[in-house]
Amino acid sequence: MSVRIEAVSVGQGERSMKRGNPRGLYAFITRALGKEILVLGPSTAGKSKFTEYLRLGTLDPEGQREMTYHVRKTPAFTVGLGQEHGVTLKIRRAVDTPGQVGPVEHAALVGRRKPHAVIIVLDSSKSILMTTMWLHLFCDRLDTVLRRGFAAKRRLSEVMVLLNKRDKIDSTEFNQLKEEVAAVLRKHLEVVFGAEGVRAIPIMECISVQTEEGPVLIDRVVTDLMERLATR
Ligand SMILES: Nc1nc2c(ncn2[C@@H]2O[C@H](COP(=O)(O)OP(=O)(O)OP(=O)(O)O)[C@@H](O)[C@H]2O)c(=O)[nH]1
Ligand SMILES: [Mg+2]
Repeated sequence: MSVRIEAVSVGQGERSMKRGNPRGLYAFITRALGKEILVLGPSTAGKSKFTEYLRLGTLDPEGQREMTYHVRKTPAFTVGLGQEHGVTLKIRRAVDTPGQVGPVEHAALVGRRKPHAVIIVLDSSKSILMTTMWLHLFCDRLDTVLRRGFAAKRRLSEVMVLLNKRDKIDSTEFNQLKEEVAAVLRKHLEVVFGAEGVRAIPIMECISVQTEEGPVLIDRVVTDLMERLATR
């Protein structure tokens, strides 16, 4: 079987990334050994745009919207990291989910799919009350799901929260949202992850559409995620 990788490079220097599209035997190996990343969050938060960027390294302009009706899985892909892209991370699949099914079903998906990483995408442009309500419901059920589901808990090595649409809010609003999100995580997840584990959950700013500043924030998110997964 042939091994062919189509690649695209983004970023510069040490933190640059190179997406690969494995074929043949290498695709089989990537599926077998790679990580599953589950992307969750409320409707229109930017899950599909983030997932697309994760796999392809491309961003659409704001406003191009295609509602997700079903769970959608990407094909296997790889991400090369570091200088000369010396570390290659295998991603079995990234799984994009429809926001309309709600936070309780999203938590249940973690139990069913048993991903290695969960990315919670929140919409910074919505009211803090709406956002934290979604997160309360999600985390409350996730606590139950992980306490009952030993296999899901053991597999899940990374949880990350993205405050997406950062372009829509100022620094004060961002800091307030970040604090409230951290408080919700502490309230519900300290039993399953421990106080230190919850503190270690990154809450990162993100923009998942084209902007004049380029993909600085989303690149930081993807690099961080890949570096964390690479050490697991
Ligand atoms: N300004 C801005 N718009 C964004 C950002 N991310 C996504 N959008 C826009 O938000 C809308 C929804 O994005 P999607 O990625 O489709 O949202 P989703 O979470 O997949 O939504 P569902 O599939 O309905 O659950 C689109 O019009 C995007 O262009 C962002 O960071 N900034
Ligand atoms: Mg979507």
